[in-house]
Amino acid sequence: KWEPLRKVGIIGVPFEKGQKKYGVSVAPAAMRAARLVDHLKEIDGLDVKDYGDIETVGSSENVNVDNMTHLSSVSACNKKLSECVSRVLRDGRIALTIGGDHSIGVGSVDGHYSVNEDMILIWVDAHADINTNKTSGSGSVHGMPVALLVKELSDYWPYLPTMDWQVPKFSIKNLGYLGLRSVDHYERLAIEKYNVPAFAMEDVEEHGIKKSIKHILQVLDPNNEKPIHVSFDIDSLDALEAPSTGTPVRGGLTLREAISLMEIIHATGRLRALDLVEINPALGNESDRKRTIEAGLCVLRAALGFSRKGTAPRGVLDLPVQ
Ligand code: B3U
Ligand code: MN
Ligand code: MN
Repeated sequence: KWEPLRKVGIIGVPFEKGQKKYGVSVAPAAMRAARLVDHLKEIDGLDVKDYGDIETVGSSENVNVDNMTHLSSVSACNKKLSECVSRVLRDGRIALTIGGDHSIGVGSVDGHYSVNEDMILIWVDAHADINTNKTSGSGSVHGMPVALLVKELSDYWPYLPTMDWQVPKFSIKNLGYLGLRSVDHYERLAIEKYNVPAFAMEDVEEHGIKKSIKHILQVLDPNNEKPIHVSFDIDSLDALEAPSTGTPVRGGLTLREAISLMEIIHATGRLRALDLVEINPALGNESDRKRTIEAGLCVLRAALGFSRKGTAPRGVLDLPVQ
């Protein structure tokens, strides 16, 4: 019943105030310079539209919430992103959001939820990003987007000035994790309290990547009928595969595992939104930067239908004669 959507809309989000290092905001420009649009257009039958970058002009930063850095900038950027993701989806396209740090998951998921209330969310990450400002050790919002999004945790937050536009309605029952290997104590407590299907690296080792993602999909959507949002943090990949990222963690997914994961997501025909975040072209040397960006491109291409075994030309039955 579900056929992959052959149309995609690209949104760049040059935003980095959800964490402390300079450089993640350059990723959309670096991905475009690496011919992102051309690479996607090469995928058989894919219609690609670039919606450009979200404007991320600095806000006045006059709100002060304990242990939550740059909240008003994070909020302003995410409000715009949410509207843009909704627009791309209403245009009948898969919303492809290129971050930026992972705090932009708030706007991306919010915008998707406004259009598809039955969406499920697969968070592919070394980290769980489910801290509140009370449990976070860093005060960086890129470690908090999941906790901001899910309605079950809304009572664990104080009133957040500037965030009135975002009412958490998404249920934690529709969330799954893959690739975890750096989870804080209270994050683990939240995962266990709400029984979130969470495949950490040891689970990927035990079951393999295909069974891991299939299990998550089976738990979240047993009837294969829900739109899928994948929020892909490049640090889910092993630090050798994607070194140019703010908080690399060794012992992660291989690129092959990530490609395999995305091929399975693509094959469902239900991918509707995809975020690629935390690529930081300012970290590492030229070879690190190139490897990380190429890894990101491979992941996106797999998610959008590129086939490693190749595709014969459409509607052509024989080789050309001399
Ligand atoms: N859990 C830690 C570290 C972290 C989260 N996301 C990233 N790092 N990239 C925190 O800051 O909440
Ligand atoms: Mn993340
Ligand atoms: Mn991460």
